[in-house]
Amino acid sequence: MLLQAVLLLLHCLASTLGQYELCKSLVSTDDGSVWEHYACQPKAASMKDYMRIKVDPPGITCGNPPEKFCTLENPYLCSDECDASNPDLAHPPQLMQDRERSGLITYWQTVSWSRYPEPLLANISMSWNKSLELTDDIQITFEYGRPTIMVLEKSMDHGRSWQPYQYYADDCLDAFNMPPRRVRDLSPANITRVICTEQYSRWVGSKNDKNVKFEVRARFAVFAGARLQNMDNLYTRMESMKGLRDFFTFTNLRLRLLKPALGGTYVQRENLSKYFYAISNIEVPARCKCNLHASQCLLQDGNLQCQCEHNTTGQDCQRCKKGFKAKSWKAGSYLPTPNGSPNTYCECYGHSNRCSYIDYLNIVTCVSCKHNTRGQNCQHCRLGYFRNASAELDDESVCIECNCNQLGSLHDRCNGTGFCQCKDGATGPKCDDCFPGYYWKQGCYPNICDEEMLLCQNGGTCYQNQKCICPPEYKGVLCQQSRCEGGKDCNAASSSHLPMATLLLCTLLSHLLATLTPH
Ligand SMILES: *[C@@H]1O[C@H](CO)[C@@H](O)[C@H](O)[C@H]1NC(C)=O
Ligand SMILES: *[C@@H]1O[C@H](CO)[C@@H](O)[C@H](O)[C@H]1NC(C)=O
Ligand SMILES: *[C@@H]1O[C@H](CO)[C@@H](O)[C@H](O)[C@H]1NC(C)=O
Ligand SMILES: *[C@@H]1O[C@H](CO)[C@@H](O)[C@H](O)[C@H]1NC(C)=O
Ligand SMILES: *[C@@H]1O[C@H](CO)[C@@H](O)[C@H](O)[C@H]1NC(C)=O
Ligand SMILES: *[C@@H]1O[C@H](CO)[C@@H](O)[C@H](O)[C@H]1NC(C)=O
Ligand SMILES: *[C@@H]1O[C@H](CO)[C@@H](O)[C@H](O)[C@H]1NC(C)=O
Ligand SMILES: [Ca+2]
Repeated sequence: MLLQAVLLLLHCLASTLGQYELCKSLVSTDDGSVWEHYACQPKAASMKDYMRIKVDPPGITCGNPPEKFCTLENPYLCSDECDASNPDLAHPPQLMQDRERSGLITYWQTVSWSRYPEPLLANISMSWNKSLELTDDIQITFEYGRPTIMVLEKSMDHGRSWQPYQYYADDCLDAFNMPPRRVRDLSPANITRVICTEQYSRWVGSKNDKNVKFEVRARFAVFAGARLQNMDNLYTRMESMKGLRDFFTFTNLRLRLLKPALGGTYVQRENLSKYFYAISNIEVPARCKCNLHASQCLLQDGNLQCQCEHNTTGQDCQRCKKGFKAKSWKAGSYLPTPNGSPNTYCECYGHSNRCSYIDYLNIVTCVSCKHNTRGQNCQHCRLGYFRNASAELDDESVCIECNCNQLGSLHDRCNGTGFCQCKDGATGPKCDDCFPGYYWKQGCYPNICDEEMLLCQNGGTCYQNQKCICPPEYKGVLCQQSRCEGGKDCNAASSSHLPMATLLLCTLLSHLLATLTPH
């Protein structure tokens, strides 16, 4: 009774929790309770807590030697001092990811642009040693003005290769030779386009607009609606649209700061202490990428690690567990909605590399099944083939040709054990044999003569059950008829040596045969 209640509760939980939060649940069926498996993913988290941060070049962080800074709003206000050796006045990189107690803003700060006109460049590299998927906007907070020019880059392979993610400039054409765009100008077809935006670089003369964003929410909204109310549609696109899921995936981010805020159009050479970068926070809302095989992602030995289910393993659940190697690994799928599919039994059994989502049926189906298979999961044999009982479903020789004898069978198809459907008189698994009483000649035909019932008469011999070969004086199917009947061509010898009784029998038989032999 208690168990039943627990099961019911679990089932209720499965249906009321957010999407894809459970990897499996016990459901009761007529055969008792069984585990049902679903696609699952960890909750979104604030990934700044786990990021390793590194700034370049060495010596870019202020305070060594100590330096005084002015502000853009008021160049006469130069009270801000940076001193790396004094914890109260130091601005080290970790202040970009700390949890600030309310009211106390802490920030990383660079040296000032004292070497103008040489550019003031800085790189901030963020690494997680883990594939992550963005779930909301990346937000970088600049305390003393947002940079005039910067680039956000990402890597999906732990920093081996990098690609631009978004360009930011007060003048995109001038800085990057790109037309300025906003995410809201993007259509579903070009949502993964890398754009240059002027939205976050213009000097607005106030410290209120401190944030630079990489817009994730607005991109989701293109598919899910303004309030992200239709997430099913987004997840459907994630599966079907090439490159969409990868667009939000990364292991590393890099911010290349190329020109600080100016507070106006020109750099004032006489006072360069007001030009620098200062970042108080980098917010990276994301979730561990676990290929839809884990609902938890935990810190283990200093690294994030998916807690893999569905008999998968690896940092991203990207492999089959030991002992489950026979099945090829596959990522889970958001489809069909709402629970997705864990794909543990390799969806197409290795007979197809491609799946397609059929919208109106809400199913995922394999495309172009090979090895003579067919079906939603390439789990059946094509017509004209049958299942090889000694082969696994993912074996290339899982389907064997029926090989029905074309003449003996009704069609090319066979049943599950390879038996063909035979025409009348034919038999054998492939219909290449005849039943007793039939002979084979491009198919099975009823015997004309044989050694038992249909004996050839008058010394005739039965040729392959197909016909009697009669002596010259006789004719008829069973040589039962004398050629001299009716008087013509008759020679006395032949008629005289037939006894009366035989003649009578012949006549009788021929009557009998006339009713028996098919035409
Ligand atoms: C910048 O200008 C302010 C006000 O004129 C002055 O107090 C400060 O010393 C100047 N800084 C430098 C580095 O020249
Ligand atoms: C920032 O990283 C890029 C790419 O590796 C490199 O070309 C550039 O020199 C770096 N800039 C700084 C200031 O270290
Ligand atoms: C990155 O993660 C992998 C897998 O958890 C681990 O083996 C490796 O040591 C980690 N690398 C670093 C630099 O922490
Ligand atoms: C994206 O597509 C829309 C509509 O087709 C078009 O108006 C817009 O200019 C495109 N944006 C980019 C960056 O190509
Ligand atoms: C994982 O393996 C166990 C043990 O063989 C099995 O009972 C379970 O059903 C498997 N789970 C999935 C999702 O395949
Ligand atoms: C059936 O499968 C087994 C195991 O893969 C294979 O050795 C055998 O050749 C297959 N039979 C046919 C007729 O293909
Ligand atoms: C296929 O047909 C044969 C002959 O009728 C029969 O013995 C066999 O059980 C059938 N197999 C299946 C799977 O229906
Ligand atoms: Ca901070």
